[in-house]
Amino acid sequence: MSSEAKSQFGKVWSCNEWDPLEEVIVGTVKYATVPKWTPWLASTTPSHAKWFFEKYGGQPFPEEMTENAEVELDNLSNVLTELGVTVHRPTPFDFGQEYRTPWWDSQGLYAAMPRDVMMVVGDTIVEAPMAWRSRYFEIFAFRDLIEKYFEGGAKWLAAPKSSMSDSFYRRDYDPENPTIDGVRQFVISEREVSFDAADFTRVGKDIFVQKSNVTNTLGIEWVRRHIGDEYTIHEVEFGDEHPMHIDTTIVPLAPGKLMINPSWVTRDQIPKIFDSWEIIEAPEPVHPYDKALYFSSDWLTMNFLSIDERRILVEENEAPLIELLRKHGFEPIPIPFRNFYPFGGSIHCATADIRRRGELKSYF
Ligand code: ABU
Repeated sequence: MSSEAKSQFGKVWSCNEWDPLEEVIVGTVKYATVPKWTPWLASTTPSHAKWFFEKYGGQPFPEEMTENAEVELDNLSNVLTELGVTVHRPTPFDFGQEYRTPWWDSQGLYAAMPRDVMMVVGDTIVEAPMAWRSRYFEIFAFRDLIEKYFEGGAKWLAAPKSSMSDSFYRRDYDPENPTIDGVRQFVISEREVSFDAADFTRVGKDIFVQKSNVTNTLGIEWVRRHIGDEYTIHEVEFGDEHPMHIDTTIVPLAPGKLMINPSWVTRDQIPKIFDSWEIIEAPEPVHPYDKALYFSSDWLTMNFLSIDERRILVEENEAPLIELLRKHGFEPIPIPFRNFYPFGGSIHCATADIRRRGELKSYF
């Protein structure tokens, strides 16, 4: 590698969601393949979307969808570059290829959501094991980037993957009755370590995580033991009955400011540690729930990306959110991202911070 190419890969360092962003990975929907309908998909996917998986499962996403979403991802990359942020993109492979393990076979999904498969905690890249068979090999689309960061001095932890065999999933899980006797049930068992990185959100030395249909207690414990004594991992639980990824539930905006999803988070569910923080309730989403949201809730409204403590990249149609952020002193930067929504996320999901300028400290 030339020294010029090498220098495009900076130091890995990110401790929270708002320090000034200097380097980031932006996903791609190239070669994205629609997964077949499975119990783990049913655990979080809106039931109104089942037709989409029954019609297209095993095939590439419709061309118009991928083309329009990729235009928005390219635009996001350009906007970030204009803002002075170094952008890297993954190397997608043919996610339609069938692959086989000793227990099952599957196709892949996409490399659209770097936030799900990896997170940076301080100077360490943590690879998530994932919980869907279609995502088993997804990290390999990001490995050439991770290897360059490793060459540059980053620490690199890869969590053990579960077998994703039938016994890893709970056959008795019923998405229509996800809470039994007041206890939330999940489609994954506790037999093996499991988590997606997007179930964690970083606030300096304190990291918040929820159990979900992809993240279990063993997965949380694995992160707790490996990430180092400087960090405290706080397990939180809110009212989303089909949780998968915390970044539409609570979003730390800046020191002392937390955005919550008012339909899933009640004030008494917010951990006491946030007592001195200003709590800002997200406004209702603009996007209709029943339209083209195949993998997610409609709260992608909150799935934005902070450039720093003031500037936030937001989806341009989310007018009530834009107004609210302005009212609270933020400077929202609207960009088009609606065509990416059907893939299951918005701007936060489509990115993974590599470097934010700042120090590791406590905000409480
Ligand atoms: N992957 C983020 C989507 C979470 C949600 O369905 O709200």
